[in-house]
Amino acid sequence: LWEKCAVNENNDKENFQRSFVRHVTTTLARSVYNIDNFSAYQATAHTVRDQLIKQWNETQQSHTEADPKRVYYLSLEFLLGRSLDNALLNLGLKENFGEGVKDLGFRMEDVLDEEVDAALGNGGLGRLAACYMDSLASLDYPAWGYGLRYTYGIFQQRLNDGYQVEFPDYWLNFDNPWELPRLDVTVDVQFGGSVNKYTDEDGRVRHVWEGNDVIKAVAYDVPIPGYGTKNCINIRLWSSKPKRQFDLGRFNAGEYEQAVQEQMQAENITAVLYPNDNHMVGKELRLKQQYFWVAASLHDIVRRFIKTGKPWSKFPDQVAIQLNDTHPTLAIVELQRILVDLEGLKWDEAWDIVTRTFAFTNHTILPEAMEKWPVPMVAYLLPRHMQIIFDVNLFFLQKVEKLFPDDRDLLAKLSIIEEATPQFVRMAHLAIVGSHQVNGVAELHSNLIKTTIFKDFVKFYGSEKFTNVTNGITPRRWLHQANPKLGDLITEVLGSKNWLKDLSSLNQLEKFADDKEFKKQWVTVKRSNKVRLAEYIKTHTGVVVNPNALFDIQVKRIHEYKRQFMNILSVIHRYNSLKKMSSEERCDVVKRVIIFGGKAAPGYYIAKLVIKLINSVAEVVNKDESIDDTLKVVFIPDYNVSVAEIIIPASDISQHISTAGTEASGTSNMKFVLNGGLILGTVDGANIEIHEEIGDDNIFMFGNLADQVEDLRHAHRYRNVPIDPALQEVINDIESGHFGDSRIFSPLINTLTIGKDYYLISDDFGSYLSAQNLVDEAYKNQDDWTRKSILCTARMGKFSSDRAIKEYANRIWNAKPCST
Ligand code: DL6
Repeated sequence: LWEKCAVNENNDKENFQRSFVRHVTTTLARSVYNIDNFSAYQATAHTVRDQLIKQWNETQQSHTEADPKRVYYLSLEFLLGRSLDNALLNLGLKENFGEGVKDLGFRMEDVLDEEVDAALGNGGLGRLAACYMDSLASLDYPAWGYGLRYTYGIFQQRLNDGYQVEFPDYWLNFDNPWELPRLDVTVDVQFGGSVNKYTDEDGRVRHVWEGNDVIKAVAYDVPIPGYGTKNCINIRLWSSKPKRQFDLGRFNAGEYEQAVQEQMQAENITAVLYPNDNHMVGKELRLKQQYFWVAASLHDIVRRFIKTGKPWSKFPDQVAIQLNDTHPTLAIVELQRILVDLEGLKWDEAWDIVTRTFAFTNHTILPEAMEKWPVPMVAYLLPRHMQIIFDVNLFFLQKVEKLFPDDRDLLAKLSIIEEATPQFVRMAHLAIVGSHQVNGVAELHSNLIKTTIFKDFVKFYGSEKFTNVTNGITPRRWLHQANPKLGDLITEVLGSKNWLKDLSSLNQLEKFADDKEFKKQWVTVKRSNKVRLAEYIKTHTGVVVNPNALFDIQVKRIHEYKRQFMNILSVIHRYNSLKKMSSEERCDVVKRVIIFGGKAAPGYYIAKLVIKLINSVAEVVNKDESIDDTLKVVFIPDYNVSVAEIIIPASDISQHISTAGTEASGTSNMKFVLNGGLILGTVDGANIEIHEEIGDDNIFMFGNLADQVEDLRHAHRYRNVPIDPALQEVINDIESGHFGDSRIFSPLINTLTIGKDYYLISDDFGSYLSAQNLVDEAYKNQDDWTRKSILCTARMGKFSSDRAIKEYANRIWNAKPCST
């Protein structure tokens, strides 16, 4: 009967329409005569969701039967963006459903545009997690993501008088069809309280932690469909709920506010994503988020393992847990606690299991991003964990001492505990000690961690523990979905969609780099993407830009190390040069539209001033008719994943200009180049490997190298290094009030003059301007530019997240695909 009832409707147009109408009338309780684009989106999304759930169920069932080694990706951020288009493409439904929607009187573009972004992340780290989930699903890995279901994602950015203003991102305002609430899957997570000791029947001293505050974690599952496979994996996001809704005693006593206080405090835990990128915030609530999340996730992972009936010694053969940066490091301690305190394993046996289970990815070497928690805070919230951390540290340092008997200095440097007042727990140290592999995210970065922040660990462990997995991006979202016209052109000329599963096959495009007809089509696609972006810019900023101009784009979080400041300073330099030219001279100039986008952390004063400066410069430049439309400056507000999908395909050049050694990898650099945009970049992060792949002729690199940075900083600190003269002119111009009240910008200018120019803008300014000139020259030869653009796309095979995931699976997780 069960099988008979499980009718498998095919996904043709008519069935889609039947389902659409059913969802309009039943799920949405609307009349078919009264539906707008948003309802059409909801009905389409629910129809796709039905399909997703089927595949998801089948996948979970087949994994339960096969019981393969599972991969668990613990990430505090998943920046998924929109889901409908991605699901339609991955499930192969776009054509039939598109026609079905059209016949019902809607345009698919409008329907897709109704979806709000799931923006549960800050930037690169969270988006990487999303790309990795897409690849894990597409490559048939039995994988799970674990994260938090924040009620508020990354804030919405608006501009007021050129300043960033933050608004809450209440993304769950309407029903979210992309999650399955699993109200039956809950975990009690405790905090605080005390630890009691007892002696068990074997005479061993055992510990029991009795928390004094218990919060319920409720699971919400987000299905992630693979492309061209039935595999549909799961991201489990936890939401915090009170253990009891109401304090009845207080309610009956008339203390209504206090009666719900407990509930409000519990829900606070997953209320909001911390909006900092590459910056640690030491708030107690953040630590609570971290433990709440890892405790619930580990409970779930362990429960799944226990159900198989296998012995604990098999745990690392069945479970690989990847720590996405140090945020989930408490999971190491939690697993040790479960094994020793709850399951009764001996310490060493447990620790062996733990260290064979975990691997850790480092995503930054910036000192301000290194997580460390005050010991008193950890001890108060998680008393048993603090004891375990001290023990882990003791046993670790004993081993260090054995190998380096007289090196007390080394012990202090390696210690998980920083000796200060108060003491701190260094999370990166704990993550290294508790993992079997540590990886950086691009070659340069992985080398730098071995020679800088973790060099003392290399002394102890040897360098084999440290490895590199260069980041990657999913070609499904970042070409197929974001740039459908280019995707179709590539599919047509290569004769199949195989490139979506094997990005290296794009190299067959090389032979068309000199094909006149193909180049014409390539240019047509780029131009239509530029027109699309120009329309978006007009709608969202009011600025009219010329799609024939060179589109020069820098979109990413606003950060001093990413040097948007240097970019806008060079824009002022360009503007001043243009003003000095005669109109005949200006006729020869390549017209540029310089586009910025990105959010600054709400408390990051200098970054917010950079946004203000960009907008002040834009205000002056865009109004100035004397420069004959040769320059426009735009700041696109509220940069997010779906805006990126419009911006990236439209670039001629994009800028990735961090101070050498500061950007661990970058992933937008990969997205731009994959879409045939050239890059202007420093010798940093993945720019270096992109350069290696695409060749000298197709990239503009400049600036000092990572190994020069220390000396340059030293010189700024101790000598009076003169400022680059071109830069000085620009500073003078700002100080003259040309871009509004110069006092506003003093703190920003001071970072260059009295602040020792930590990010070396002055040192790189000259070579930056020269590289900009090379870009202009190259763009004048449109035919050759197109050739470069094609070669860029053709040579980006390496940067697929599929390649990265296979590296993790083979070299770190020892996990195999398991098809459904
Ligand atoms: O690995 C993903 C991404 C890199 O591409 C960026 O270069 C890097 O800045 C970013 N790192 C972080 C670190 N945050 N923390 N913690 O976001 O990771």
